[in-house]
Amino acid sequence: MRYNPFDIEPTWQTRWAAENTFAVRDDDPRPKYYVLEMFPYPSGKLHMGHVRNYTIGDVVTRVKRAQGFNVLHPMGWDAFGLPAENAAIQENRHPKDWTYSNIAAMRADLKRFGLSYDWSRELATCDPLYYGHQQRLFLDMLAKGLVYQKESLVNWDPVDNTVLANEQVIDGKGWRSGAPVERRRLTQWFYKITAYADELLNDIKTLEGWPERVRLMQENWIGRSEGLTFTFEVPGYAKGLEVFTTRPDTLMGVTYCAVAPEHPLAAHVAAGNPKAAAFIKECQALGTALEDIETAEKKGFDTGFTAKHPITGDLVPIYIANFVLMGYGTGALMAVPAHDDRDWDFANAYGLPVKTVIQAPDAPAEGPYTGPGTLVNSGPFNGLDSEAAKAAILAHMEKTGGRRTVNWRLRDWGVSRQRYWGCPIPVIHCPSCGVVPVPKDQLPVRLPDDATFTGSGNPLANHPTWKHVDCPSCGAKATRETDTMDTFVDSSWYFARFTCATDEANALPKGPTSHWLPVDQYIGGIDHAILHLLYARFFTKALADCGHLTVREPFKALLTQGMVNNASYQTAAGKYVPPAEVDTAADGTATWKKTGEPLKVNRMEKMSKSKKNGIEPAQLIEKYGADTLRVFIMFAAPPERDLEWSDAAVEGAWRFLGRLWGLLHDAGFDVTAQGAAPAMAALSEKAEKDLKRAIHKTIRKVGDDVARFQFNTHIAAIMELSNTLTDARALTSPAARALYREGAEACVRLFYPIAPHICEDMWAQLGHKTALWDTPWLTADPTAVVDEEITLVVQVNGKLRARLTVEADISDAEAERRAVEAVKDYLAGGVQKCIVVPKKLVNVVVRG
Ligand code: ANZ
Ligand code: ZN
Repeated sequence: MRYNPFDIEPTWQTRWAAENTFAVRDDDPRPKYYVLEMFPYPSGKLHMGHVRNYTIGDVVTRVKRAQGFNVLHPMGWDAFGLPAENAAIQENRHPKDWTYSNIAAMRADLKRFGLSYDWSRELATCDPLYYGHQQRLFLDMLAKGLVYQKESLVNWDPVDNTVLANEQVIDGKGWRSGAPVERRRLTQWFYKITAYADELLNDIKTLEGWPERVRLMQENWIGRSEGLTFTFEVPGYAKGLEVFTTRPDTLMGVTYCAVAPEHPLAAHVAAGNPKAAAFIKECQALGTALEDIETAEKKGFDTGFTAKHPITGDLVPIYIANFVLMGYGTGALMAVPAHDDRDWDFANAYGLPVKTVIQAPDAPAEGPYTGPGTLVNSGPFNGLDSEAAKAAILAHMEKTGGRRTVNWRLRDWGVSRQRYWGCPIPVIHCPSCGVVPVPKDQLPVRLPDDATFTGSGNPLANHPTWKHVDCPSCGAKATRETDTMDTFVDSSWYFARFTCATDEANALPKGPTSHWLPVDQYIGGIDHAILHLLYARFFTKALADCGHLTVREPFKALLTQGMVNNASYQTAAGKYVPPAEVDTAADGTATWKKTGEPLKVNRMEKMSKSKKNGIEPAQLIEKYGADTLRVFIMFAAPPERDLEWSDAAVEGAWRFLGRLWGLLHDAGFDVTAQGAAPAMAALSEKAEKDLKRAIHKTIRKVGDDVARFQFNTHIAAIMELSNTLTDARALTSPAARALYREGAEACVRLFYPIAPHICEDMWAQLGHKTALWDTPWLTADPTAVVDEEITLVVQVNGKLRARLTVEADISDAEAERRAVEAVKDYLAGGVQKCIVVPKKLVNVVVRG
């Protein structure tokens, strides 16, 4: 009987589906454990990144389940978003059809991996049941003042006709259309995430199960800064110029001031100066993305106004500058080119003076020094260190109207999107009542099925009838809000919805389902380390304050899995060639199968469409089955590291599964007919004891490895045990044969989370009636892992002279006797005494 995954895998998958094996009960008495992988966008195809993500989650699920937990492991679809709408425009398909047919395809793909999802909890965010609840939550948050409308500057994509989030602006262009982005003012809906800035920052400390890197990214994104806000007098401009600085210690080094292009002073100047107006317009072409603003060439415009230094009384010029943000601090800054990189670049470009006021031994001879130091050229503050100077200057400035202030980088979250395929914002605009929430009994506000998709404007706004309604409050003719929500809203609470996915009455868990949160182990890509996680944390806190949740953090532990990388191949002309069309020689050189031309082999990088270096999961399943792919993925690297694709290693995984199968079928005797293995104490032969010990040491090691999610060494340990067992076929005693069976069973049980189909099958072949899914985790017999022999270090006057292999239960007196014997050549001076560290070391002290 040969290993045949094409027979085994569908058999088990059919059985799991028929028996509803992975359904989880809310009232199961075992302790709960909630494993969640970031749910996919239904693009239509699974990629290797998905496979890695979900395999890790599945292995964790199976291990935790075996270890006695009631494990919730759900799956769903992050189903709203632009690609569906673009498909509607380009392929004339309804976004709903496109999305649901992609979901069907991907669900079928997922099922071929044998993933242990409770499919009864499957959800799609585009389902009216889901987004209707989301609308309820929106209204609850609106009532609490956590949602509001304001006019704001947005990135406008003139081709896609939509507002873009900052992350959708790449190099000043729309991420999809590639069109240069414009800034526009629009009334938009916002979630008041800044109301939680403090808590979001402080609670990072409690997230001990999160990678340090992600915690730091969250912290930087929230960006709390303490500093001084004060006003410069500006001759001829009565309001003066208010600035915010985090470095009051550098006050004496100010040589100019700068304001944002949208600052009132800039507008004041532009009103009488067309050149200034043109400059401001030019700045606005840059979009609102932070990265772009920070990396753009520094540009400015001299306003002609000056600011009066609050201590020296010197007048310094005021510029309009493209690197100053209107939305941060006061939209204006005091510039200290000697101690700030941007101020330095700008001063260089415009020939402005530089005044050093901080001295430090490690300050560079050339260029700005941004660290702390001792004050110089600072009049009364000379000689103070930066910390003391900050306090002294703050105190001084407070006397003349300055204030200590805290600023946050975090902005409120603009969620309005002028798109069809999203969750409609459930409000009505009435000419006399203003904004009126849609009454809850009229939810969900459903998307109209008969919208038209032309590519221009918002299909909801263009729809002839959908938006026209009577005001729920006064009955007058009114219009619906036609904006839909940012899809990040959909993914900000789905983890909570899984706990009560079919509840029609409640959005969030009530009563028997409320014990599932928080998610115990969340698994996903580092690309979501900032926004998604921050929004989900905010939602959890806000929904707790609305009385919907009892936890304030959604994810107890987070694992960010590494990338799946592959080499890419290019022709001399630069065209990428997929790996399947490449012949690789033993020396690593590559040629294109089609033409025979030599190809450039690029280093390992993330699998992507543009590099054509992706590998199709479906093709591998067809060739090897799912278990092989699972083994390869889990063996190639620890979960958090990048993984390098290797066809040879996939073959290796395949061959190993053949050997694992062979443990039952190539043993040369009937393994399944063997009885229970004897305990360690009942064994007398050394080879048998060694075998027993090898089995139980492997069990112990795998237990340690899974606790640390070190699945690659977990697999390696089982491979090693399987080799040991192959060698042990030479032992023919009944005890050895029973031990062989014990070892083979251990391999099957321990390997099962990684390769569930083959292992369930072998387990059944071994005569077990209870599936491994319901079988407890295997733990080592403590009496079987004790070493028979240990290494004893022998020293003479503290110097290493010998190592002895001795019985593990050796007495101190015997250890001393054998140690002295072993080093007798060094004992000329005569033994004074022996110091014995039991079972470890003997130090023989000699005279002289
Ligand atoms: C003088 C100074 C001297 C500054 C120095 C820094 C270093 P963080 O730390 O991110 O809060 N700043 C203030 N408002 C700004 C705005 N609207 N747009 C761009 N930059 C602005 O940044 C605070 C610092 O960024 C402030 O401290 C200010 O420059 C600048 F050696 O003031 B500093
Ligand atoms: Zn009204």
